[in-house]
Amino acid sequence: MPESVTFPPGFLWGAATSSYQIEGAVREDGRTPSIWDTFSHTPGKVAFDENGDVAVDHYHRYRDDVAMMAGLDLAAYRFSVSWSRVQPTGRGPAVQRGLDFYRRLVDELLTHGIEPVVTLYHWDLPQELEDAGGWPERETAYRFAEYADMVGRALGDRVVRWATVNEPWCAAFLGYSSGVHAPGRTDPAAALRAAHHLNLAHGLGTSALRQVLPSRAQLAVSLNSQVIRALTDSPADLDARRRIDHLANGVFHGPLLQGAYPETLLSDTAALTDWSFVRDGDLKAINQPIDWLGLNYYTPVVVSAAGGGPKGPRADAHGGGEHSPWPAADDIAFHQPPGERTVMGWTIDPTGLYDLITTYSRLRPDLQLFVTENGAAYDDKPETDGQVLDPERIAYLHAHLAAVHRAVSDGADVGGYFLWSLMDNFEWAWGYSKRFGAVYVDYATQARTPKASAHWYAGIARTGQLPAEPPVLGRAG
Ligand code: IFM
Repeated sequence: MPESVTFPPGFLWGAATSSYQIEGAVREDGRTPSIWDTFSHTPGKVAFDENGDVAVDHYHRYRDDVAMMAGLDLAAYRFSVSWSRVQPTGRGPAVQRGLDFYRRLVDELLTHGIEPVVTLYHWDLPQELEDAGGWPERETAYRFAEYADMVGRALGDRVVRWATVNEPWCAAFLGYSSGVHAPGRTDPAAALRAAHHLNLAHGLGTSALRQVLPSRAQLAVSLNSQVIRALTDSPADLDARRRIDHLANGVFHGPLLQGAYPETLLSDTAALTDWSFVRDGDLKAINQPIDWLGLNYYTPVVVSAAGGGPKGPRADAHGGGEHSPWPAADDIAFHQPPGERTVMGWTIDPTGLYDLITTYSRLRPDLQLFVTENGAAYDDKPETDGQVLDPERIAYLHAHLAAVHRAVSDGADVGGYFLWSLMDNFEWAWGYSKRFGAVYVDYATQARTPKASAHWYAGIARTGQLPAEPPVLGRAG
């Protein structure tokens, strides 16, 4: 690598969060419980029985948080809207106070010259909709389209970039098959129905947004498309790879980007469902033109036909559990890829990000790609002088940004990168035990301290240049 590499002019440098992970204020201004409120208040579901009641109190501290982002030279901030704040039961009229919060947040961002990038759904379904059947029910997709319309009307005059759904794989398969995420159901057939209805929600939501947004609006979906590798080149392992690739990726990008589910996905899962929940016209409704595609990446997945390694449900990238997130795949074994890991136990493999970007760039060369999440959790602690030194996170980010740059140099159209996460927050089933933030949060006082990685990332955001090597940081002790 030369001394430093330069990203294309206009490359968007941002950081990301999501509503339930940061907002708190769960009972304020008309908000009612989401599935994550219910799940996290169910004993034993979240580490240390923690919940997002207060989270990092962003609902009350958003002004200071935006000022902090400006101080860190962020050009963009990707956040999600809490459905239960805006349309508390998932039905009926919008609650103005809920919408007003997001209008104030967007105004504050724009005042500081930070572009707001809005995600409509980052897993916090209103509990009433789950009580009515949740994502396995078709009606939820129609409810989502109505909610998209409401948020589009409220923020459309000031937000250009939108994503409908974040990581539908997690919402469907961790929520309804392994049950390690809300709503905690363990029904693999229901997870496949949920996946389809999340796809439908994206399609109907996109159409609803197009109706109410100005023509400059840029619409997308954010997928945690997974980089799946076969343990060996044996035909059995390659077939295991194909099957998991369909369950992780094809089940979403097939209908969303190519207009059909992979044929072999339907046959692989035929023992669980006949897919009759896919109705005439659904594929057309789902395969809406979009303007960009969000890709979230953390670590690759290695599989083999059972017998090649440890069997049974994999301790998945988002939490283990007794039940597999992968429907009709109990005969497939998952392997920890070699190499250093973050404290999530996730192997660090920046080549995976390069592979992901170039794969989607080939699949849909017409779509601009954005890395909408990438980052790492470490056991960060303030030094005696109060600084938070996180050289491991800097090394992780450096290696992954170099991979993004390599993909761009090789011709991929990547429009920007969002670090996950702006600040430490509620890491789902892991509670507050895993810190992904570039900014350290003292949960007792809610004090925010930018970590060394935040200052380092600010330099890259400011200059668009990635130095050849990450800096060497000495810990004071
Ligand atoms: O914290 C999550 C985020 O909500 C979705 N993508 C992965 C992150 C790290 O697990």
